[in-house]
Amino acid sequence: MDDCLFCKINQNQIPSDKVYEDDDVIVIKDIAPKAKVHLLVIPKKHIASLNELLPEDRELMGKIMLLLPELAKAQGLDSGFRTIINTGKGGGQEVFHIHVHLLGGSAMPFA
Ligand code: DGP
Repeated sequence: MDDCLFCKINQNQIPSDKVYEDDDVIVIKDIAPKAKVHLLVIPKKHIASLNELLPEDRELMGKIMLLLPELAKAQGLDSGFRTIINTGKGGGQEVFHIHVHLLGGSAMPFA
């Protein structure tokens, strides 16, 4: 999507601190971290939010779920981590391209 921040980051039109990338997913450091580790796990496919998920996105979202503990381990979050998906304005979503917050390593307020 032309006017989507995370699509622009995915296409390197906007710089980011990328910690992981594969064919389907990018993982970047949040620009305003709410914990010592605060990553955003973002599918490359533009999906606005959980509300717009389709059955065909099942595998992609499953892949992200399996990636989360791997990322946490790579970040040294051995005692645990928090994941958050904000959905819609009422759910605190600011960027309308689905993403999972991965937080850990210090006090973790809601992202
Ligand atoms: P949410 O409220 O769930 O939509 O979270 C959006 C997050 O995106 C928020 O924690 C701040 C982060 N963010 C916003 N703009 C940028 C940016 O330009 N770069 C990076 N790395 N993160 C951003």
